[in-house]
Amino acid sequence: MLSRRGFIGSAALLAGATAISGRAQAARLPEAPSMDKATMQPPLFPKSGPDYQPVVTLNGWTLPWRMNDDWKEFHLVAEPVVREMAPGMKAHLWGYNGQSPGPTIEAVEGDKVRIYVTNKLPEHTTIHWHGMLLPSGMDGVGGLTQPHIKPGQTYVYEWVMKKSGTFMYHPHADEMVQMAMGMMGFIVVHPRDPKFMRVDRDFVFLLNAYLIDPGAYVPKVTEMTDFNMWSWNSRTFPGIDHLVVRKGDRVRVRMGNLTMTNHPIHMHGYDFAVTCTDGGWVPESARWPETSIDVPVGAMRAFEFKADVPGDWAIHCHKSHHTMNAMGHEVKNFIGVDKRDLAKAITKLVPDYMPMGSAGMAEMGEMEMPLPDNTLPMMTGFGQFGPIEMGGMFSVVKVREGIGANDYRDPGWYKHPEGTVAYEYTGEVADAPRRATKSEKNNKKPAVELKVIKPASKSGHRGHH
Ligand SMILES: [Cu+2]
Repeated sequence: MLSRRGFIGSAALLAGATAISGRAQAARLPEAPSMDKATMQPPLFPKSGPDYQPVVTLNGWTLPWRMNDDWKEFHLVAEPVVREMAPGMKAHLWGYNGQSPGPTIEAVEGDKVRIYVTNKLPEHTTIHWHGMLLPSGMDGVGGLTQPHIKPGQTYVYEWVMKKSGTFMYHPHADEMVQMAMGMMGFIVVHPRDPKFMRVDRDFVFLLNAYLIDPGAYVPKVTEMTDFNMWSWNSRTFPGIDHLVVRKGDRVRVRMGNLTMTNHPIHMHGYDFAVTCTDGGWVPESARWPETSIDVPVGAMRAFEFKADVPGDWAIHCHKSHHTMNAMGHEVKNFIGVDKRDLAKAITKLVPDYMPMGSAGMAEMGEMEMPLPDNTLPMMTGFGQFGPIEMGGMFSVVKVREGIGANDYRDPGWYKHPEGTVAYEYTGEVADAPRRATKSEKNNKKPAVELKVIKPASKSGHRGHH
């Protein structure tokens, strides 16, 4: 193919190159590495500059950088990506450098950073550096602080990392679409003093949400409330990495919320305190103990604990609909209804009726329901004692003795010391003492009111909110 460049002489080419040369253009673009895996990559330890404990990104990775004089240079490429949200389900999202979310950017307080952003999307974009203190013109608000980055263009952002802390990046251009498609990433700025707020393990993830109909691959971007995929770093349980921790380690977990609702993140087995927000470090005198941390919309929270109790500790959003995957059909509540006789009667009225959940919905955790391709079961995942009956925003903090420093490999399920697991009572149960109800006293059967609800609409409740 003949390019325009083919027609102009080398002298003209040189003149052209000179005309566009500026601070950044003089240097060759830094490499833009791409990631093809959705599993946690080892942390990137600093090779020069102040020492710090690097973060690990759940189901993610840290963007390598290069030094150019005293500038730390990164290259982000905004592009369509295919993200495996959990084994058996892939989503066609937009992200950065091969994945959604994009790679985590790590720097040190005082660093001069230069971030190249190349747009390979079909529409314009920008990147806003959430929580960052920087010159107004580097803030990344399309139309307000800069022209939009058109498809094919590369823009350069330059600033000095004024303070350490927990930040994120996302577009400030066609946000409804671009954030609903998965465009976001984490930024961690480490303190210049390696001893300040030092921890042994530092986990990061973003809370995000999608509406992807069963069998579909692309999120519906106009949805405001009724999402059905509640994810951490665009992964849902059982696809979310475990947080592997060595006994005795001081641990930090940093979360940012780019969904449209709050998420009370609850961790079992410990109490802890928020030590950092996107506004900065929380002074010790201002902290209080919690076991759930509510992460508001558009905010970041980091909490810390000393991992002194080994075990498999659940960590999850406490909104129970957020620990489930997509439901593609109407689900009615049949709790308390004995469906054995009822099912026959209903099947006459409703041929496609499937009796489900007469004793709760737990049976769905084991049941192999017929599902469309590329659709995750609503509740799934197995532990050493059986089905965990979860989906969505759920993972496990695995605190173990005897693993190496910075070893994040899955140690398997916790081996509970003898006598420390809840156990079945095997004594006499037939005549367990129980107070009689009024109807039982009168020797009548308890009254149960039955209502048959015909699943008329196929387009009913799709998700959880
Ligand atoms: Cu939630």
